[in-house]
Amino acid sequence: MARKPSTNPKKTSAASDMVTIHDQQLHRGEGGELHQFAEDGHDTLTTAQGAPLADDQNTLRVGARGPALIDDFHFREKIFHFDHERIPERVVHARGYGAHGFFETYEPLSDITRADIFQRAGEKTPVFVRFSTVAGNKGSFDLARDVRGFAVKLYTKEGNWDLVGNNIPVFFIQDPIKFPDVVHAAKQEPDRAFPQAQTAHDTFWDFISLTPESMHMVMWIMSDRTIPRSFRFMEGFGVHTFRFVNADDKSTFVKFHWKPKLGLQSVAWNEAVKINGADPDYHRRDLWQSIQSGNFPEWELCVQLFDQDFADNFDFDILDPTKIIPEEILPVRPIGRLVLDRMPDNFFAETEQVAFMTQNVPPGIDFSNDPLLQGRNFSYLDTQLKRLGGPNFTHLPINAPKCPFHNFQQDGHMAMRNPVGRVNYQPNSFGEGPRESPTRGFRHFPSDEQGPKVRLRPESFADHYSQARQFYISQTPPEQRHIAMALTFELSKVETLVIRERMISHLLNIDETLATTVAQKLGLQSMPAPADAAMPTRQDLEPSPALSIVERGPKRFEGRKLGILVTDGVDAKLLKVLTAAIEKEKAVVELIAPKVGGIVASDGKRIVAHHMIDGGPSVLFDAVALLTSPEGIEDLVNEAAARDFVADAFQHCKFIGYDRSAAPLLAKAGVADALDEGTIALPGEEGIAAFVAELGKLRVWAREPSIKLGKA
Ligand code: HDD
Repeated sequence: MARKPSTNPKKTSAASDMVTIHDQQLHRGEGGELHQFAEDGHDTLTTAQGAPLADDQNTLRVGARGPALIDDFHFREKIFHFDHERIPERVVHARGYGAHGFFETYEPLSDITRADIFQRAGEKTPVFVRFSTVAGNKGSFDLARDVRGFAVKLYTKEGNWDLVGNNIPVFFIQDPIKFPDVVHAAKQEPDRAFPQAQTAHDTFWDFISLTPESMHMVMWIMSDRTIPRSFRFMEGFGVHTFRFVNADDKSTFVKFHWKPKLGLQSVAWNEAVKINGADPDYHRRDLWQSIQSGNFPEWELCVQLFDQDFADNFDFDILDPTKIIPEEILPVRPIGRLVLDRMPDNFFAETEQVAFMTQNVPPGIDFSNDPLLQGRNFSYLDTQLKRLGGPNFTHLPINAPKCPFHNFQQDGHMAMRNPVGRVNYQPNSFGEGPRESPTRGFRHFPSDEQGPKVRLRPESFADHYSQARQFYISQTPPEQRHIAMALTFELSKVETLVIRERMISHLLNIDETLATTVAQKLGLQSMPAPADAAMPTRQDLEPSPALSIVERGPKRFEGRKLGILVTDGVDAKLLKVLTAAIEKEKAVVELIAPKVGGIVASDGKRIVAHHMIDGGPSVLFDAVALLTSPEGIEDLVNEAAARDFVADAFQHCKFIGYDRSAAPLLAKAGVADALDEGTIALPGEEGIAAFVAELGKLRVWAREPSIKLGKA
C-alpha cells in the first residue's frame, strides 16, 4: 500500500526522518517522540502504552459468537480508563463554565500596594475565569434561581492571585462553621434527593428562617440578580474586606468589584423556567458564542479603598460578610479591565480541574479578619486534595503559576515536576536550590492581634435587617415586584406552615408592605409578630441606586440578541435593513422560521434559518421582530409555538417589532388589543430606526402591571 503524506504541517516538516514500518509512516516529533501514521495519514491509534492497534471495533473472542478473552489488553485498558473518567464534582459550584483572557492594569498603584500586577500601566496578566451556579450538580440547568460564582485566577508575575467571588456582594452566614449547614439545607434533601438546583423547598427556608444574619442575602437572592441573562451581564464581588499592603508595609482596606462593560441584565422568572427547558446550557452557549465570534466580554475591576478611620466610623463592621459599603458612601475606583477572549481547548483539563483557592494571594494583597474569609482560606486547599486526588494538582497546567517557581516539594501521586540533583532541602551546604527572600517574599501584614480564646460573635455583627431593607428600598418598582413574587413562589413550595410564617416574621422587620404582600399571596390566615431581633432598632438607611439592576442596565442593545420570526415572502429589503441596523449595534440576529431549512424571501432568494419555531422560542432572545408576509402568516397563526413566541415576548415585557402582515398573529397571541410603546410597527426604514433606538431599554417595564405578574 502506498504511503500517504500527513496533512499536518508539523508532521510533514520532518518528512526526511520517515521510515517505513509495514504500512505506516513514522518519524520523530519535536520532543523526540515517535509519530506513527495509519494508512489514511491520521496518527495511528495506540494503547496508552503506545502499542499500535489494528482493530478498535471488536473485542477479542473465541470465534465470532464465543466468550471474551482476558488476553484483550486493549479492551481492558480502554474500559478501565473510561470507568475512571470522573472526578468528584465540586461540593458546591459544581456546574461551571470557564474562559481564558487577560487583565490589563490601568495605572500603577504602588502607593497602596506592592502587588506586582498593579505596578505598571498597560501591563497584561493572563487570567482564567470560572462562572458557576452554587446548588445544582454538574449536569443541572443554567437558569436556576441561584447565586453565580465569579472565580478569577490571575497568573501574576509573583504568583497566582485567586479572587474567588460571587455575583452578590454579601453572604448567607457570618461564620464558616455554618457553611456545611447552609449548603446542606440548600441542596437536594438527603432522603429524597430532590429538588435539584433550587432553594424552593422546606430545608432551605427552615435554615434561613432560623438564621437572621442571612436576611440581607435573602433580599439579594430573591431579586433578579439570581437569574442573570448572561455571565457577561453580571457584576462580580470579592465580598470580604481584603488588604492592600505597600512596600512600607502600610495597609489599606479594599473591597473588589467587577463591573460588566455591557451593563447588567437579568431575565424574568417565567422566562428562566422556559429557558431551562428550551436550552439548559443557555449561559454556556452565550459565553461560547460571544467569545467564538470575537465579541469578547469585558469587566472593569473597581476597588473601594478605605483606612482604619473609615472602618471605625462606618455604620457596620467591615469584617462582617453580610454587609456592603454602599457605593454612594464610598465610591468605586476602576483600576483595570478583564477581557475574556479564548475558550478552553478541553473542558475537563481546564474548567473542571481548575482549583481556586482564596488563600492564593501574591505579596501586596492580604486578608482581613473577616471570619468567613479565614475559614475559606482553610477549606479551599482541603477540597482540592479530595477533588483532584493528590497534592500535585498545582502541576496541572491550568493551576501552575506562569512565573518561575522553585521549592523542594516532591513525590506524591502523579508527580509531574520532579526535581533533579542531590539536594532537596534547605539550608544546605552545597549552595544548591532556591532560598527565601526577605525583601521580595510575602510578608504577612503585622496586625496587632490579642484577646481571649472564645467562640463568640461580635456585637458589631448584630444588625441583620437595616441593610436588607436598604437593598429592598433601592430597587425600582418592577424589581420590588419581582422580589415579592420570588418570595411567594419559593415559600409556596415550603410545605411546613411554621417555616412560611417565620419567614414572614422576618420580612416584617425588613418592609411591612413586602411582608403583607407575600403573606397575602401565600394566603396566610393571619400575620405573625415580627421576628425577635438581636438588635431591636433597625436603621433607616438611604436608598443606594447602585443596587438596582435596572438602574445599572445598558443604554444600548450591544451584545444582545434579536430573534426575527420570518415566513415565505418576507420583505427582503426590510429584513436586510433590520439585520444591518442590529449588527451596527454590535448585536446579533437569529432567524426563526416555520422550517429550519429556511424561507423564500420576496426577492425569490432562499434564506436559511437558525431555528424552527419550536426550537427557537422567544425566551432565547432579548427582543423579537415579526417579519412576515400576507401569504406566510396564514400557516403561522395556527401554530401554537408561533402564538407562544409572541405571547411570551409580550408577557416578558420585550420589545416587539412587527410587519403589519403579522397582525393576525398578534391577535391570535392575545396581544392585539394591548399594543403599547414597546410594540412597534416596522414598515420603512424609519420604523426600523425607531425600533432599534428603543431596544437599548431592553424591557417595557410599564407593561408589566397590566400582564398580572402581581402587584408589589
Ligand atoms: Fe466557596 C467553591 C465563592 C464561602 C468553601 N466558592 C467556591 C466557588 C466560588 C465560591 C465562586 C467555585 C470556584 C470554582 O469555580 O472552582 N464561597 C464563595 C464566596 C463565598 C464562599 C463568594 C463567601 C463570601 N466557600 C465559602 C465558605 C466555605 C467555602 C464559607 C467554607 C468554609 N467554596 C468552598 C469549597 C469550594 C468552594 C468547598 C467547593 C469547590 C471548591 O471550593 O473548589 O472549598
